[in-house]
Amino acid sequence: MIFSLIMQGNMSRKLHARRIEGIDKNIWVEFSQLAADYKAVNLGQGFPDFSPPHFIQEAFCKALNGGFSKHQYTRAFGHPNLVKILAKFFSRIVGREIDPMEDILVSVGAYQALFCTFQALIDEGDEVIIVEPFFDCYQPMVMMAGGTTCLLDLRLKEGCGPVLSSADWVLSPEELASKFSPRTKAIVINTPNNPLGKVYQQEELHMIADLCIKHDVICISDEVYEWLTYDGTKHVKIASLPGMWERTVTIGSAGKTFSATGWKVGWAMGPGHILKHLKTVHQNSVYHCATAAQEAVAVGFQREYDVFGTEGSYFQQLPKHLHEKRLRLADCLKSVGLKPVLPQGGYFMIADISNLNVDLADPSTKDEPYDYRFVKWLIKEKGLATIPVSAFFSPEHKDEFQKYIRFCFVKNGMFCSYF
Ligand code: IK2
Repeated sequence: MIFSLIMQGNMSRKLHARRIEGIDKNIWVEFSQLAADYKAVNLGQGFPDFSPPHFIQEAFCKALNGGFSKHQYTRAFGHPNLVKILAKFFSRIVGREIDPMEDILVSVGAYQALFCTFQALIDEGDEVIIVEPFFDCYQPMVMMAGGTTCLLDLRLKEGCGPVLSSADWVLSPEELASKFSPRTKAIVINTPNNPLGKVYQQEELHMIADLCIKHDVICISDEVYEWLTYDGTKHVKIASLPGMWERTVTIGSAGKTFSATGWKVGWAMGPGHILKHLKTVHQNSVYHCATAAQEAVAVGFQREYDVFGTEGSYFQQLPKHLHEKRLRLADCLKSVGLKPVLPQGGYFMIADISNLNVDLADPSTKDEPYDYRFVKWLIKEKGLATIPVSAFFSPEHKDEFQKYIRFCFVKNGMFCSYF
């Protein structure tokens, strides 16, 4: 009797911490499961349906067969071979000497690099500016760190033609400036952007950089799709602009870089005086990530360093390959009455579904945004999985963006077989 009362007492106690309240739903968990349950063709989640290049697969096998050390712990903040080549590679891109031991933290995918960044830099009462639409984890991560978010919209330019491009979505300089206040600790940008495919142009980056410098704000720049730009669009690292290296944390992903999303190797890169705080979070949470995968990524980057700028480079081959798929997907979508927005970069294409006027009768979804209901209908009735675009907006703005769904075009077989 006493035992059962104690048990009841324990069970009625509030178990969860306040910091996770309201963030229990996750778009990837929900829609990946639904796609699997209905055996749908999955154009939803951003992963390739093809293998990574041979050179990196071979490097992984070699690491696995290379003796005990590749199976054991390595340096906490990044396997030495990997941080050395990342530093060498990106020094050339950023135009400054990057210190492999001070300026880089290797993480469990870009996700964990983002998590370490917010945990390490954001405090109770700090405000973080996030540009909408945004990769969905930014807002919960800021909240979990105790901060608040201040949202800034990318807006559709006036006078756009009938065929939209992600370049038609722009920041208003006045609105951007108005978001900076004494409480602002950081701004998060994502270029090329997920889900829109927008690639920030030099002038836009300068505008953001000037405000960061003026207000002494950190820039968190998520560049996981940095090699994937199309039609001659150039990706520029904001950390390479004058005065920005000192205040920028750049996030990268080997998963996206080498089409190996399941390896979960990512990194944060920036000045040692900021990175040391991310390392504190990392050493007290994850400690380090898989040694063999890091070794393979190191070999991949060394190879890319050697062939950089040539046709043999995977960083040139992959966007070329995806460019064709992007055009093919746009044609497929137009052929069924959707209005695609041509992305300048990244893995994804969003499309306007309002032309279709589908009658969504399923009562179980009636309280959800239209795009969520539409995607559920598409999965269940048509066997095609995509992602509702309002998932990339804050709860405050979700309702305004219910007419788009997102397709991933990094697929060899999948969409060709569907459309
Ligand atoms: N940052 C951005 C902008 C991402 O898109 C991702 C991965 N997204 O993939 C899910 C999807 O949108 O379908 C990440 C960070 C995380 O990258 P990683 O896989 O390296 O942790």
